[in-house]
Amino acid sequence: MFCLNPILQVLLTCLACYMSVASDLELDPNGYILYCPCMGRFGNQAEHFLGVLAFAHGLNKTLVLPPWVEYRPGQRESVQVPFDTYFKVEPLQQYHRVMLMEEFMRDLAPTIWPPGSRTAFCYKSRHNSEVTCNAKEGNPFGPFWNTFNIDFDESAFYGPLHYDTHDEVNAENWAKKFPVSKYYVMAFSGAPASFPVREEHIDLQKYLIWSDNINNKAESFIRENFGNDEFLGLHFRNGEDWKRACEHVIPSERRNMFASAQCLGYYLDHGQLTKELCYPHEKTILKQIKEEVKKRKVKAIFVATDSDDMKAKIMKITKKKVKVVKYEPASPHIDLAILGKADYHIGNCVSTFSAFAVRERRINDKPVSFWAFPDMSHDEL
Ligand SMILES: Nc1nc2c(ncn2[C@@H]2O[C@H](COP(=O)(O)OP(=O)(O)OP(=O)(O)O)[C@@H](O)[C@H]2O)c(=O)[nH]1
Ligand SMILES: *[C@@H]1O[C@H](CO)[C@@H](O)[C@H](O)[C@H]1NC(C)=O
Repeated sequence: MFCLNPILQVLLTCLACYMSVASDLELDPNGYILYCPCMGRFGNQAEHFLGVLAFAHGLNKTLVLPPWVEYRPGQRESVQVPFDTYFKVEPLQQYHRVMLMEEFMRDLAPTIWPPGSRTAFCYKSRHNSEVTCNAKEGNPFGPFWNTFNIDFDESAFYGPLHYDTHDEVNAENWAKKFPVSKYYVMAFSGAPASFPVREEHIDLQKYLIWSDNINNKAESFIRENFGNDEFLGLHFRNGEDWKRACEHVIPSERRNMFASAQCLGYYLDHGQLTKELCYPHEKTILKQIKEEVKKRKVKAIFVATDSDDMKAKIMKITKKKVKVVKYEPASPHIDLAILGKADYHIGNCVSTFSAFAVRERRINDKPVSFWAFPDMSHDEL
């Protein structure tokens, strides 16, 4: 019977294990970044994501792609949806090294980030505690990390370092304060990024490509409803929560709110924030639709909304000559994918949800416009 020399056997085993590590799980010598997209819903999380992608790129560490945090009616705790449910991973890799959090936790965490050695990163301590990030306190903080059975053993405070890691001095300071040898995996209790997205990170959206599932549903919907006809995509952000948010607009403060830089410009180069821009009057909306339909000669309208689709009113002002449809059952992501593909568009300048479609459209050189913009009334200036 053939019997391997014990030394050779050890060597072969090592080689095999080395090769499997090298092929599937090549470790990043610079370390890994994890974070909880713990603020807001999709639009907010997407703004943060672009910033975090740039942050990880600046530090040259692998970005672990977190699931999206969602809230379901009647459910107390947030629900975590894998990143690749909505977006492809591979296009992101053209810009920077990324991997899914599900894979990181399954394949790498047991060896490089085992329980007992997990540090939470935050700017400064949360709440009354002096010593910890309290990274799991509250919703969605707790449910997010619990999705992967993650508990934290320590906290690290990074203030006053900032997120612009393409600033070399700042990147060096991060590296000095948190050397890879000691902080191989950095898990942030919230997104290490600015909100809203910084102007220089808007273009990173080109690496966010809808998953086949979302894209196919959007395309079949368009084919079935519009065929080859051009259509106008509208976004109405008109729920009660939004109405309340817009009450905080004080034009005299002369500053941007949420995504408003997308029409006003980061330095308010194109106008001032008004309540009307945030929560436009019905009259303004209907007038704009009528003008756009006439100007573009469209026969079809797609409506995306969190609340009121205004369908009957739109049909009335277009004298039933225009087909008006929305996607059902409601899906924020399919709505956005369709808005991105529409021939023409009118969105809400202040909403970060609208902003997602606008970034995609601008990258693809598709026209964009906004409710109550440019300001035609001048009554609030
Ligand atoms: N299906 C669908 N949902 C929408 C639409 N507009 C808003 N929503 C929902 O409302 C949420 C709005 O929150 P965000 O996406 O974070 O963006 P936002 O408009 O800046 O709103 P705030 O979070 O209130 O600041 C979205 O994530 C959706 O869940 C829409 O056109 N279609
Ligand atoms: C970033 O890290 C990768 C992987 O370790 C390395 O190959 C690359 O040279 C680094 N890039 C820079 C700019 O340091």
